[in-house]
Amino acid sequence: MSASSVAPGDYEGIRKQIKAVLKQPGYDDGSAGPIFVRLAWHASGTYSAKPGNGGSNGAGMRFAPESTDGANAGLEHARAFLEPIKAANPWISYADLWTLAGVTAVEAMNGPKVPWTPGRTDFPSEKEANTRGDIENRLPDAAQGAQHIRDVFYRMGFNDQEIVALSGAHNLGRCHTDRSGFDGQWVVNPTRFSNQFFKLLLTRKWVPKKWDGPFQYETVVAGTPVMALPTDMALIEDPKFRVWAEKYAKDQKLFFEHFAAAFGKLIELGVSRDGKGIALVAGAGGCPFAH
Ligand code: DDH
Repeated sequence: MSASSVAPGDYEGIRKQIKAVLKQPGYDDGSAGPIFVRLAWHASGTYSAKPGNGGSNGAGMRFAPESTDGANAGLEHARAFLEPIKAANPWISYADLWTLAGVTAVEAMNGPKVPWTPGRTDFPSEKEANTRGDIENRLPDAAQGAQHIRDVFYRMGFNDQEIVALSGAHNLGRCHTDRSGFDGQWVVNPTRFSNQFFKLLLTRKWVPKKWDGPFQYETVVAGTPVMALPTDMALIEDPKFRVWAEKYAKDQKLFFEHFAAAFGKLIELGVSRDGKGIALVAGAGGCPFAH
């Protein structure tokens, strides 16, 4: 389906266009939803409170080194699904489009409404993107444990409760051997947002997967094989994380509330708007350091 143009500033119109491309027969589980969520997360998760760089503003993932970072393998599919919308609506920045796609997908897959504000701008080219400083190797490594998760998310300014809430996004989508090396989905229905991820982590008997690939856990739920990453398991092994995993397994409403707040915060990291609501980046039509 080709995208259509809507009036500049009509973000509801853009949401409709995003919903229209969610259905992708022949791709994964038939939905671009999970990979849109991951795109918004990886675009934002490069943020570091000190020195105060990275984040969704600028849409740096269009350029190396972000585009070629192994952690972002596969996200080119998400960007390609959204490209017709951008082509038909050049007025929206990639940075706004990618984050809006993530929140629209969460909601369309039965999840909560996540707060979203426009105003992000795009780096005009790789040269400006690389004025940000070194933002490589900032996304989490699934083979590690609780200390690593804290190092990554505390750097962005999140606390333990927010970390566990955000990690509940693994209720969506799957791992691909040709992207991360890991394999499989976390829950029975990977295109429907819920708290099943936490329920399964806490109630199932998980065993190491016997294969040549990276270490991961597996179990079978009603005939469907599901998986967990070492970092997922850390959410129930670490006593402080576990408190929240247990609360979210019991109370989906609480999980959704906390997820919406934390995801809303994630996509705002490093987005500093001027009086007109515009978050200028280097080269985007003004001096980014003037405010
Ligand atoms: Fe994740 N994630 N993620 N994740 N993630 C993967 C897939 C998806 C980690 C590793 C992986 C978050 C946190 C972590 C989503 C959302 C979020 C894959 C598989 C790996 C590996 C990639 C592939 O092979 O295609 C690690 C480690 C962490 C961590 O926190 C320690 C967070 C915070 C989110 C979020 O959205 C808030 C989603 C969605 C997917 C499924 C993508 C897909 O294509 O399907």
